[in-house]
Amino acid sequence: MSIIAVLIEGLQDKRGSHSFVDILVSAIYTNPLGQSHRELLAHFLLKQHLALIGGDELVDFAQVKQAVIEGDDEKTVRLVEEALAQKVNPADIVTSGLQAGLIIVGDRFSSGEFFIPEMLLAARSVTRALSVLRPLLADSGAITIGRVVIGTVAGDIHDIGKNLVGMLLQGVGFEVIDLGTNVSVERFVTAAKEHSPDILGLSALLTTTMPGMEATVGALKSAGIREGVKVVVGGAPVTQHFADRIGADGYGADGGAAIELCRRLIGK
Ligand code: B12
Repeated sequence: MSIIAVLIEGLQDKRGSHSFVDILVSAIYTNPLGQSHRELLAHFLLKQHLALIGGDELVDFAQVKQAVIEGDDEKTVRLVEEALAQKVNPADIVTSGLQAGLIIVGDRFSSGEFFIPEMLLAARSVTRALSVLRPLLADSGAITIGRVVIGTVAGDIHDIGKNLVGMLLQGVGFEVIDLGTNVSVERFVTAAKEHSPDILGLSALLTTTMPGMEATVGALKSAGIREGVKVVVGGAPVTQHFADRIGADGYGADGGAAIELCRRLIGK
């Protein structure tokens, strides 16, 4: 059976739960179809899914995604606000709308269809939308369960993922000290001494900046403070294998995994 037939059959099945459709969508993304086919299919699936779970007040995540791809910040913010007004889960808006849009933008950049200005506009749209979502993602109202110092490593200015992880950690009760982007090894070490965090979070989006993570782990050892802090790493090119190789305490593939990891590391 072709992948399309499997997907359509799955969608006609009235079980149509979010996670079920998510699995189907990710099956498309890992299928070696052409990019335009993948986009069309993903769009079609989301529409079908929205129709299946029914109701007038449903938000079409594909529109949010499209607004990000177009780099239309006004429209992205408006759609996010509309989604919130309809009580859509903020985390779903992030993953199915904002993040999904950035993945397509990255693909188009790789294929030479998009250039830096398009990536910048998309990033601006997501950053603006995240500032609308921040109060909902970051407000735990709970007692502080631990302290995290987080930053993007030297030479790297990507901060959307790091910011998102920071907001989500705050949302589950961590105090988060954000060092920003392009953070040198020395600054990470100084901040670890100054703030005595339970966890040091390092983000890298470029293969060329990942060595900064290993250097930071090494510098913490040289400073004699490695034992007192758990080091967690993440970012699109980072893997569990890489984390193990550099002697980090953990790797988080996404915001949800980052929360789970940090809670586990501090035993909460
Ligand atoms: C937006 C973007 C930009 C924006 C960044 C704006 C900003 N404020 O961040 C701008 C335009 C500035 C930019 C610039 C560049 N970019 Co860029 N960019 C992207 C893009 C499209 C999206 C990144 C993003 O925000 N994703 C969404 C977030 C939510 O996902 P995320 O960052 O992966 O974070 C999640 C997880 O990884 C994890 N996570 C992240 N950090 C951490 C930390 C911890 C501790 C944990 C546990 C988890 C965790 O949780 C997050 C939430 O789920 C990606 C494409 C892609 N698919 O990644 C390219 C991409 C990363 N960029 C790329 C490149 C090449 C560049 C440039 C070198 C281009 C150039 N020639 O100048 C420059 C580099 C500038 C620099 N020195 O840093 C390449 C990197 C290739 C590589 N493997 O090295 C990519 C992959 C595009 C591509 N397909 O080629 N970019």
